[in-house]
Amino acid sequence: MKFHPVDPRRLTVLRPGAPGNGPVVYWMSRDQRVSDNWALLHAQNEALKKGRPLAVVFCLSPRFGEASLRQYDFMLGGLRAVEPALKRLNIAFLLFTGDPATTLPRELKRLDPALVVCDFDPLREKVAWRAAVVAAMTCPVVEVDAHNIVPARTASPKKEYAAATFRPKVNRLLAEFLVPFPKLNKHPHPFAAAPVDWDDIAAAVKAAPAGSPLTITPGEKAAWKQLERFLKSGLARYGDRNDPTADATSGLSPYLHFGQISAQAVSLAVRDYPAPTAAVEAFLEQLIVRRELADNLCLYEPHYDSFDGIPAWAQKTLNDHRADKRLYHYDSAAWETAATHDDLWNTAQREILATGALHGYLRMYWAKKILEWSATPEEAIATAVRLNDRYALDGRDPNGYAGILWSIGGLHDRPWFTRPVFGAVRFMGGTAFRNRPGMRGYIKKWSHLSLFS
Ligand code: FO1
Repeated sequence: MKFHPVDPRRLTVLRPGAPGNGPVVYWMSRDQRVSDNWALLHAQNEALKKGRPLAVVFCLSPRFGEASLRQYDFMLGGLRAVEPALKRLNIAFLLFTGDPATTLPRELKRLDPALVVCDFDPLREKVAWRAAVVAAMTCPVVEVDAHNIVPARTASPKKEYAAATFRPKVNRLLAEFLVPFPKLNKHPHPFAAAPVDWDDIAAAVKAAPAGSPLTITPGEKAAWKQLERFLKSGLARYGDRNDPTADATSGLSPYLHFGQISAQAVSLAVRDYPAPTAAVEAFLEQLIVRRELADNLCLYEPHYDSFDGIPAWAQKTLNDHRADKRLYHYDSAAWETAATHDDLWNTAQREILATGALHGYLRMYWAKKILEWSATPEEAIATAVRLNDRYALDGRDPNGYAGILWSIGGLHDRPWFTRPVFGAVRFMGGTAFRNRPGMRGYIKKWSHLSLFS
């Protein structure tokens, strides 16, 4: 039996308390994986010290923002693999359905836990769920940052304004935190739990808005296969500056969003892979600095998905240009059905509708055109958030909100040359993309899809 203590800087005691007589419980939410999961490792460590069984619980909320059936299919696909993986380690898996703010307190109290461990997630829905659990329990509740390599609260105690000021704070600590994960033990204390009735679970989310079927396989195994593919064929060309289409996405974003693979494990694999240093550094910049900067935004900025969350200089410049003439103005139906005058924008929207994914450069273009052709910046941010949360597989994520505020509101960016509507917010015309040889093919590929039949 090997203990694997977790760095205390990952832990935040949400409530001290008196241990119950039951198991240690890990309430899994953001980090939906068995391996490389600091919250699960901490829960097992405490269970071993207390000589208690270990149970993992997940609460399925039938409505999570605008999430559509495709996101739930992806998430449930991953959770179906979590159950047997835990069973092999003699760790119970319980899945409850209902509003977590009421279902979890009721179900957790029944387990009379010695300790409840939850994973870190700065989104306001999760803050509310955790508050409800903390208010209802009498046992200790501890939050573990299992999503970030450098724990968000350690990386910075305040809202950061640019990658330039944040990067050194993260890089200084990487040596201590970018380490291999210990392995979970086979748990010595069993806990009887009925197997999950997955048909019931699928029925619970039937009411979610329909969407196109999944085009990628969910789960921890599929995530590692995608990482292998990316290492072999995409990493070398990553971040190729003069070719925005070559920004070969890793394809890992949905797996990272649902926590089916950890950014730390991906970083270790990429850092040690024989590829051009510039490509490795460009990828680690996105995976570590940009992602942790997004969690920093959502942790310290309550308006992380609206106009009030963008920097003062950007609010001022967008206000100065609020009355500028909009050459086009689209309502939400036109945006949603890719019915603008711009074939590149329509193609990007059709790709998101069809696959739930869109690669980096086009994502920025997609959001910036929503600013250019909406009546106000507030309406533009609301449209981009709604569409991204509804259709992107990796929507409803700090990374998405930071990306939208970067594109439309200059967040973590600086002032550029002034233009109508944008003011000093960085403009993107799409010419770099349009001049690429692959451009016509890209538009043709998505133009035939009958998405609205
Ligand atoms: N987390 C949960 O704990 N329970 C859910 O039912 C749930 C549904 C869900 C649906 C779509 C989606 O994109 C995320 C969802 N999440 C759910 C949250 C997810 O685990 C992530 O923690 C956050 O979205 C990212 O911070």
